[in-house]
Amino acid sequence: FTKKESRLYMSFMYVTFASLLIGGLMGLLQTFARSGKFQLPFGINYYTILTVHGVILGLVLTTFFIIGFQFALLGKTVGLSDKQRKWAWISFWTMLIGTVIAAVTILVGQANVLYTFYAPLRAHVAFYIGLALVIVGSWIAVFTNFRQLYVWKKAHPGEKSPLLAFMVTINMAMWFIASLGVAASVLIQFIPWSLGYAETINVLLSRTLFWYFGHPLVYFWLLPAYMAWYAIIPKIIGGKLFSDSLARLSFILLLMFSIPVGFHHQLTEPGIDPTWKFIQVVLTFMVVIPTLMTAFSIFATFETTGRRKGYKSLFGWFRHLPWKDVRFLAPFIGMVAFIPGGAGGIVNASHQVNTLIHNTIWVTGHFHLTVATTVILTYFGVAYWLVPHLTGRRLTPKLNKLGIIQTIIWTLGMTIMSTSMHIQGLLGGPRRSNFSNYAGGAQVDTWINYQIAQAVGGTILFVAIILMTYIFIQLAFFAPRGVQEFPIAEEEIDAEPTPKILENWYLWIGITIALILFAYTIPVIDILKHSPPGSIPFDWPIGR
Ligand code: HAS
Repeated sequence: FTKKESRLYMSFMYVTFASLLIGGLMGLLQTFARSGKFQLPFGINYYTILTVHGVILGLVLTTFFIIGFQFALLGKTVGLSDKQRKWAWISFWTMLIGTVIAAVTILVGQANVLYTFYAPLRAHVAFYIGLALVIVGSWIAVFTNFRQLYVWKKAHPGEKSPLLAFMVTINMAMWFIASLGVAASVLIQFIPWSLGYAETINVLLSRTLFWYFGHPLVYFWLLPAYMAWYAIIPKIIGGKLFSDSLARLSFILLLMFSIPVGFHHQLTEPGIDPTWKFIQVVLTFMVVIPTLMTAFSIFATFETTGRRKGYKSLFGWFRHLPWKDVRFLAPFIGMVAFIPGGAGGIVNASHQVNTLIHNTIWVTGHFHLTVATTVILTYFGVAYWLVPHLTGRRLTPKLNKLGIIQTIIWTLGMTIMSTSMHIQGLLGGPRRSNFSNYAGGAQVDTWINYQIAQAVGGTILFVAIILMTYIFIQLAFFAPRGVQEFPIAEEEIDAEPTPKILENWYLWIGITIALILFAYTIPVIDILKHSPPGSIPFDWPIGR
């Protein structure tokens, strides 16, 4: 990369790791407050902390990391022109200004609306304007990325696009289609309502538009981790990409089945016909297929690589994986965490069982395994080589060792925290609620030990966050100068050629849109026709 390019990609990384520190601190306060052993100081509202935690980690950290990482992937595989770099900067600043506006609004207590921010919770208009800017900024990145691939295609007629460029394009196509829903809700519903121009707001519509966006959002987080698993980890372990076609097919399936499934977050919601809930649950189960394909492909890579190196016994190839290389270990633990995380997702999506866990802290346990372990540990695994690559430094053996310690502490903290969340959820413990004895109900007594365990897990996690911040600062500013590899795996030499149809964008985006129209048209007409706009007045108090 040129210096100018590296500076661009690093700017996204600075925001990512600053967010980790701020958001992580809020998480720690959260677990303390819920344990009942600690009162938030200065009369700070529990929901202010919860909103900062969710928005900064769930929306800001992820979006900045993903867009920065994806720009770097495209810069490496298809190139970034000077003009495209300028657009990338415009995208960065628009997103950053939006983030600052939204964050300040939350911090001054004017937007205690949680990271899911649907009605009836109401925030100050500045919060929605901040969000709108973040979305617009991300769209600038979307179209810059599309342009990068387009320019490369023009210069390489008839060639298949580099795998990572293809994957980035899928993720950005999914993000764009999904974020149209939340943008519509912010512009048409929330901004007029929070300004007092609209007297009421249709609550069900706002929740439906949010979840139309909210589920693909979690795959927007996951797909960059899959990019690393498919195309980067094989190189780190000294192997090759198992199958280019399989990787592309799984990304296409994820594009098609990630969006028309938002109702699995609304299974307990009145006002949506159960038939449509059932259809979206079926589509949800379809999304498991590309994930299982991914698991198969990764393990096939591990085994093929080990066998080629001559490790013979049944599990010899497994024993000799590079366990002491943090660039491998951190993402690997992420993969393992996805087994219980994904199994929990299947529980959530099963309509009847959802009744048991919905709105309990089980759900919080689920997403601390999926996003906060699987996804984040993979992002860390990427940062260990990407940051020094960009700053012209090296991941030294000492920093690698610290990284391994960091990974172990994170895993320990998250295991304690998310296990106790899952159990407490099954005992009926609610999510999103400060400490309370609920007027002394007998069931409540069964929760407290799990809440204390969460505070212990949260404290361990915070130690891991401090350590990660230290490693990041070292890699960015102080590690010895040198060359750090940007690992991209090559395809097997005898690989079958990738079928051209896999790059037929009209076809795949066409099917995606058809599925969305099928899954959403009639329910949305129903919502508009039958459910009267919620009688939520425009002077409804802000937050809780
Ligand atoms: Fe989820 C709620 C269903 C995956 C994140 N989810 C959430 C929320 C978040 C979230 C943030 O149906 C909370 C939203 C809120 O605030 O209200 N989720 C699913 C399903 C999947 C799923 C079916 N979720 C994710 C991922 C997330 C994420 C990924 C973030 C990145 N989720 C739900 C539902 C709800 C929900 C309901 C709403 C609950 C409610 O009532 O509110 C699936 O994608 C999961 C498929 C995955 C698998 C696992 C396959 C295993 C693999 C491991 C490979 C391992 C290897 C190594 C190779 C079936 C791929 C093995 C090594 C060895 C040594 C063995």
